[in-house]
Amino acid sequence: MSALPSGTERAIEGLRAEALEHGTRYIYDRIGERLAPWGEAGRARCRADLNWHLDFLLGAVAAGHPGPFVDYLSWLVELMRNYEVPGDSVDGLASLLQERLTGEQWAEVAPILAAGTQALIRRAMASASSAGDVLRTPSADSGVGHAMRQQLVAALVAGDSVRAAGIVSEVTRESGYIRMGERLVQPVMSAIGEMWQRREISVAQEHLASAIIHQLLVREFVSAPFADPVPRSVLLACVANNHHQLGLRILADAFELKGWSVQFLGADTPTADLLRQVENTRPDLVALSLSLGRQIPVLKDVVARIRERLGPESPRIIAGGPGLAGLGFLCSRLGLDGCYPNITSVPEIWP
Ligand code: B12
Repeated sequence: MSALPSGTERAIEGLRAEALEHGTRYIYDRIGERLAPWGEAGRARCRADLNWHLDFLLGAVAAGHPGPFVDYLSWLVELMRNYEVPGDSVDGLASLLQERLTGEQWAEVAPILAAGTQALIRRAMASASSAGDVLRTPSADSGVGHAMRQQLVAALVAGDSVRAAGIVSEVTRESGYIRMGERLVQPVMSAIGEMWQRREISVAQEHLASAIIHQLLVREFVSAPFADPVPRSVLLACVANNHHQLGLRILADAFELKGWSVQFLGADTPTADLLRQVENTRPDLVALSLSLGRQIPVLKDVVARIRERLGPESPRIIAGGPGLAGLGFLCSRLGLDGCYPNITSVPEIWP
């Protein structure tokens, strides 16, 4: 697999500046009147949003599947509804790309844009989801009760770290550290995210919730039972531009509890430094996390470059995180050895 972006990706990248101008004009020609209350800031916001559209479109092109673009637009349309920003379409981008890409490149991109348009229509007609739905997701079920999750959400939203500590400790006592992270923290933080998305809580409350959870994880981790050391090593990193490190931190802790030697590089790791660290330290396993589909090209690039540099001595490379949710089937297309939705599905952790 090549580490380089494909011709189509490069062509879209080359059209970026023009696409932002064209797309913004296209939207203002159609619904400019409804956007008037935002003044000049509205145009800047429009360009910024189109920039994101292109990033996620590139994520889908790199994956060879519309999934990352469709998921993003479904999320975006709900966010815009909550912010009472008038409807969106990808028609402006599509018209420019159709005109400027070669026939072969357009054949690659057109089905992705068409799937995105379908998603926008579907989502615009669907009713908004609620945080309660997230707390009930099947992956979150078993072991930890729905009521417990609701109580933790309430404590975090209120910034009540003492009450949150009591709940986290109780679940850890009953289910162990790893299951607590996966079945309590993951769905609860997902619900916090949905509440932010629906403007029910502020960014400050979301930040506070993350900070409290971070502290409580440290507290539970240090008193969890550690296995004897084993001669296995793992390097964990969030790919460049992924600032969501909580989930990967729990995975790192899970490896440490199993006796592995762990290097946790944390959030937003620059690709060149990540590669150097893998090359210099030769871990048995590399675990990468991504939070948004727009990070797929970076993930693909990192994986290809590790394999290019280390050849048959490459470590096993796995990935996960919200940016790959529901897209596990892309695993081999991205050059990965494994793609997992959560921690207990990683065979090294839960054989
Ligand atoms: C906290 C948070 C943040 C914090 C992160 C703080 C930190 N120190 O980690 C900050 C403020 C930085 C942040 C920023 C942003 N965020 Co945010 N964030 C969240 C939130 C609420 C919780 C994330 C979390 O900690 N979850 C708890 C952990 C335990 O769960 P997890 O990450 O899913 O990890 C589990 C699994 O995925 C898995 N896993 C994770 N990595 C890996 C790796 C491997 C190898 C394996 C096997 C498994 C695995 O294991 C974990 C445990 O089971 C989520 C909501 C959500 N649904 O997750 C939004 C969310 C991910 N964020 C979102 C957005 C939009 C953003 C911003 C763009 C906001 C903005 N406008 O700036 C930025 C982007 C920053 C960036 N470039 O990365 C959206 C993404 C929407 C989308 N579909 O694209 C979400 C879904 C919120 C929402 N509902 O709208 N965010």
